[in-house]
Amino acid sequence: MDDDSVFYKKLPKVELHAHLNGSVSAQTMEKLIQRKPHLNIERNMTAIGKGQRRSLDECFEVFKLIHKLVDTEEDIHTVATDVIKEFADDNVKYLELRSTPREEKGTGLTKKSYVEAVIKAIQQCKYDGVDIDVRFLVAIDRRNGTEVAMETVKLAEEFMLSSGGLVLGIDLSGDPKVGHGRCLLPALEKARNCGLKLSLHMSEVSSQLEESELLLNLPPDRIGHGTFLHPEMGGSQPLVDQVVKHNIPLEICLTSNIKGKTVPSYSQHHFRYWYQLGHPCVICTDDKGVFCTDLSQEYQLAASTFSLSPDAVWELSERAVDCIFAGEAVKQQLKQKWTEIKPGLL
Ligand code: 6MZ
Repeated sequence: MDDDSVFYKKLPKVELHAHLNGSVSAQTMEKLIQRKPHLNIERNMTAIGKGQRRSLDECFEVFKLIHKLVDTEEDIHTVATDVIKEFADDNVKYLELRSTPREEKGTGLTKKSYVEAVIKAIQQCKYDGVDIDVRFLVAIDRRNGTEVAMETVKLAEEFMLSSGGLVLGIDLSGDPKVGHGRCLLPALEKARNCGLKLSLHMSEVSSQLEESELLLNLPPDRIGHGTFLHPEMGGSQPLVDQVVKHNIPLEICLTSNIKGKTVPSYSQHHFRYWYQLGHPCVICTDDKGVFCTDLSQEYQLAASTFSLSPDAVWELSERAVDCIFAGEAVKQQLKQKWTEIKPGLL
């Protein structure tokens, strides 16, 4: 590893946009493939390697394949444990994982046991002393419509009350070309009203302008991607004004947007626009397994593409602490950690 990469690796980091099943590493994928040889799935079918790009539609086909490999409580526990340890190895000190609860009739997996398996993995890692604070966001897959969204919010609420602060909010994700946020508004309002935080994928593709206007009225606590919100990308100034007025942080996923072809090149990434505005932006991985990246690489990419100095990179990682969903006490603990680490790094 060169000196430059060491800096990014050692940098303490916060990861706020990581889909569990998109984050499965090559090593874990090998374990899963061995558990289910009859599926005839090979590792290269579940990851998009260096220099490769696929359409977003093709990315969603990859998730379907991974879901076939991860369909028991044991699988969920394995992937959650491995993903948490990998983020910790990458010096991520605080992680908000998100995942869509699924039921699988064939294996007896229920949505409730799905969430329980993730929570058990988080608790086990904590017990084992893995140096990372992990929280969970329950994901709504937009293609499943109103009723399922409502059920998901109910489930999240139950776990928010019973998990000792591990379940903090809701993620709205899934194929942006399928379904409409309009149908999901009642569920999202219910979530907000019961105290769940909202991180919503918004304007990941260009056809979502009207939906973004609707969702911004909630308003969400964080925005996933937000690629097409600003006027230069076909969005609008009123949308930008609203994001700025409510100070809603953007979760930025560089490699994901390039490999999924929603952004033509790194230098044209919307990070530039929002960063220059001084708006809170958090560098994230999205799907580190599928897109073959890690958070250190994403920081390094942001720095090299947008000419950020080490001080600016440090500030970016430190400011991410302000955007977490956990409360003030956790933020203070993390800030303390950053203060202790800084003299050895800069
Ligand atoms: C929107 C995405 C996504 O929930 O099974 N997901 N949704 N845009 C993206 N950009 C690339 N990447 C992942 O993890 C996989 C699921 O996360 C969402 C999709 O719903 C996908 O099926 P979980 O852990």
